Amino acid sequence: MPITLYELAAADPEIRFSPYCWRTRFALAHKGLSPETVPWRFTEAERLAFSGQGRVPVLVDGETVVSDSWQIALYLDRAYPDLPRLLPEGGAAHALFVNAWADQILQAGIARLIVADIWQALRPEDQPYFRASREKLFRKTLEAVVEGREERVVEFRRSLLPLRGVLAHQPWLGGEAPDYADYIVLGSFQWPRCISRFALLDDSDPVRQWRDRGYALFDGLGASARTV
Ligand SMILES: N[C@@H](CCC(=O)N[C@@H](CS)C(=O)NCC(=O)O)C(=O)O
Repeated sequence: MPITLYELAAADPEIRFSPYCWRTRFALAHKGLSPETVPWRFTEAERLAFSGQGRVPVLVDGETVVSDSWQIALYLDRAYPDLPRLLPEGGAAHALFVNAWADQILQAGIARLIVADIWQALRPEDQPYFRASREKLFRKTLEAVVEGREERVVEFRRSLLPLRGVLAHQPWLGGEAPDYADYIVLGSFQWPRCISRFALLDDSDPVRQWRDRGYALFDGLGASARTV
């Protein structure tokens, strides 16, 4: 039975831009599994009722339904122990730190640079929900959030120093080969790449070079994604 993955889509259903869904897409590819993907929009929480919550990614594998990208990664290693591991035996604790850093620091920094671009790319019927929920979160308009981004991006790039530091020692966050830690952060960068034209990374940045190597994996899974 095929694996089904519910993914966040823009107005163009081929634009899949959720950082969390990308983590799962890379994770499945690492395992050599190709899911059937189903586009899902912000105002369709009821379509996910079967999963007991309202966010994507949601993975359906036979009788098993798993939501939350981290839980999905753990599930895939548990359910498919003979396929290449996503998290090294005993190494999940370190990747959990990377997960929390990506969710709370890296993606918060990216959101402050591109959140208005997301609104632009949504279907008109999804825009009011997105604007209202995000403006409540930021306590200002989406346009005010991204104001001054050409200057502020310098500070964002500086915040990637720990990532640059690790990549100076090893080609991947996973060491000699990519693992789920790489897919977490690649997912974070795939989000702005798919939904915004804002240049987040400098061409000469080693983070950019690692990112592009990551997008070339699995026959260019990341590189070939539809973008705005
Ligand atoms: N911790 C969850 C976060 C999932 C999440 O927040 N997904 C977003 C899409 S990027 C979502 O479904 N948002 C629905 C909403 O904002 O209403 C994970 O790692 O999967």
